[in-house]
Amino acid sequence: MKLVIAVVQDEDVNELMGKLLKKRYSATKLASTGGFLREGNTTLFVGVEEEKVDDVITVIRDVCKSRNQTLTTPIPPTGSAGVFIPYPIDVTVGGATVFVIDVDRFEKV
Ligand code: 2BA
Repeated sequence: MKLVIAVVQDEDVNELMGKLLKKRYSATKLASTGGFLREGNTTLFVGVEEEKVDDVITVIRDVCKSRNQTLTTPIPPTGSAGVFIPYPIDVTVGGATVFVIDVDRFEKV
């Protein structure tokens, strides 16, 4: 079994959850915050059999869109002292950041 972890933009979550559930994939949704933008995003956990991983990623790819975001306010320092960042800066976020990891054991008790 594999665990697909997908960091997605909040705007895409409802459609994505709907499409995953329609295909009978179980998903868990966690509120998360991006380390760079310090803004809310959503992390989904989807546990699936190995042969279904590509299908799950296809659904994620279909739904999650790239968007441009303009960062106008300097983010709090993160150890980059002395680095000049000219604001505003444009960043392209998403579609989704996906990790696939092995699951050693899966039980519902
Ligand atoms: P954030 O960390 O808030 O990053 C939002 C977007 O800012 C990123 O989009 C990227 O385009 C840009 N960005 C991130 N770090 C940067 C940096 N040091 N310099 C310049 N631009 C930077 P995505 O790459 O699509 O990432 C979207 C969200 O996915 C991230 O939000 C973070 O929550 C998650 N993520 C991305 N890569 C990750 C990783 N390697 N591990 C864990 N989470 C990750």
